[in-house]
Amino acid sequence: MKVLQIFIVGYLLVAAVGISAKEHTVDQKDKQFTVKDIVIKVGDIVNFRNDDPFFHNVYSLSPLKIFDLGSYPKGQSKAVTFDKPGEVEVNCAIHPNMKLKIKVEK
Ligand SMILES: [Cu+2]
Repeated sequence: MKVLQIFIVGYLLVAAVGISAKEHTVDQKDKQFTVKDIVIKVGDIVNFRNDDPFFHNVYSLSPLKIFDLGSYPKGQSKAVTFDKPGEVEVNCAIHPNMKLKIKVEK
C-alpha cells in the first residue's frame, strides 16, 4: 500500500511540472519578430526561430535575463528559459528595428 502511495505522489509531481513549463515559438520573419509582445509564465521556454534567408542575432540586455544567442541562419532555432518574473526586451544585433517584449508572470 505504501509503495502505491509513493507511486501516486511521484506521478502527481511529474504531472504538475509537465503542466507548468510551456514552450513558445517566436519566429524572425521579414526582419521582424512575428509577435511584438508575448506573455509567458515563469519556467516557460521561448524558441527563437529564424525564418529569414539571412542571419539574425537575438539577444537581451534586460537585467532580468541577459543572453546572446549569436547569429544563426534560416531554419535554426535557439531556446531560452525564463526563470524569474518581470519584463525582458529582446533585440537583434544585426537589425536594430527588431524588438520583442516578453512579460514573464508568476
Ligand atoms: Cu535580425
